[in-house]
Amino acid sequence: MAKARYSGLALLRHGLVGHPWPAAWRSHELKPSYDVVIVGGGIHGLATAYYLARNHGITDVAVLDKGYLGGGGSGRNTAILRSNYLTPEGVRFYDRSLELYRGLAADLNFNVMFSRRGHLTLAHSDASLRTMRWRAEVNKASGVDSEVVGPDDVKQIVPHMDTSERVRYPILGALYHPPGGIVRHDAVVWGYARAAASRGVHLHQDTEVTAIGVSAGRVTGVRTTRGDIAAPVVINAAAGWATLVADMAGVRLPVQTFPLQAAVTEPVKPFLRTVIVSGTLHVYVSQTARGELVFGASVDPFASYSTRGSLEFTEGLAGHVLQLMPSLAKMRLLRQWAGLCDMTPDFAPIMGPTDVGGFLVDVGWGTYGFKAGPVAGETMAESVATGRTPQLISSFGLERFAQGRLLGEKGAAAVGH
Ligand code: PYC
Repeated sequence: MAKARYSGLALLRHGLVGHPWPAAWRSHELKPSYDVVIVGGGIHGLATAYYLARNHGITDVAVLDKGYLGGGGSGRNTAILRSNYLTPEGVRFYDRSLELYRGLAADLNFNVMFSRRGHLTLAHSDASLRTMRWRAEVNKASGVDSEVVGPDDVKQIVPHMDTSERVRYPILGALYHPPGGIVRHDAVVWGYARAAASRGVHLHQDTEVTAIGVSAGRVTGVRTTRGDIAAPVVINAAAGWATLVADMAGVRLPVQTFPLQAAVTEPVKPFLRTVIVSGTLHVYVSQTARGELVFGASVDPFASYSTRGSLEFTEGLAGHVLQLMPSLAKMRLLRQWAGLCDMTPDFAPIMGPTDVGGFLVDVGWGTYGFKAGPVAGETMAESVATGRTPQLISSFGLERFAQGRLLGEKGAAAVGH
């Protein structure tokens, strides 16, 4: 399907002529077979489909989602981008993602509203200041711009921040990461979906996978609520539901699913350019281009598939935010929601082949999944096309848990989980 090119001129032409824009992608009948089936129509599944088509010419691809595209974690995250991780493997990986994000609007011909804002992770104790120094050194060694700054610098970067010593948890310093920022998460989903569909990928919404066929140790296809599909390659990109999908293929994953809650305020005039994170206060905040403040916290303290918000979350959040920026006391929350996080023991993802031939996983993203979408798609596509695991994800294999080679990315979590 040829896609309309989005441009200022096209906008003017459509405005003058009044024709509706063509649909960004269209629905298809389910084919009885595809070369590749991707389970999960979020950023990871869609990006994988896009790079399979764009980088490797593999277009006989179906993306299946039990709901609507981007209705899971891709539409529920707080859209923060950064590459200031703790392990060299993590830093390199997320930095490639940030690089892809920077060029994504031009690549997809879709305005994803990437906004470089700078990212501050506050330290309220000597121990967290030490971790920030460690992260800054690991970041710099990989060419990633991060440095530890003091409370006066924090005040200069965010004048609304209470950097006094009167508060319960005074700010002792922060890890400042200028390349960090935000992006419009729905636009990323729609941009990848549209670009993948225009290259021949079939996007099937409301199509739930109910079983995965395996014969002689190889995947043979999937059963869905709309019919069976034969496929030599099936990729599990189901995020919060990853273990349920893997179970269908007889693959056990060291993953537990926890809800992560978030909330957004009414819009106000722009006053907060930087993304702010406080691990001690379990909160992160950024201001969107529309002026709303977007907040998130730690994952809920129990495993569950619930995507409902709770009053405990809102109460805790409000107290913690006001400790950082007391001048927000009069702001009103508009909405709250939850997404699902597929947490691994080492806070690093699980990517690549499994013991079932042709059944690959792109799971275990925990609270980092949105940031990784582009690079996960790029590397998963390369894995499928070449049959080899790219260097960038070679440490993220499922076998590391049996071999005791865990990665230890927990120290880079935005907040304590
Ligand atoms: O790791 O920066 C992060 C993050 C923010 C929200 C969820 N995770």
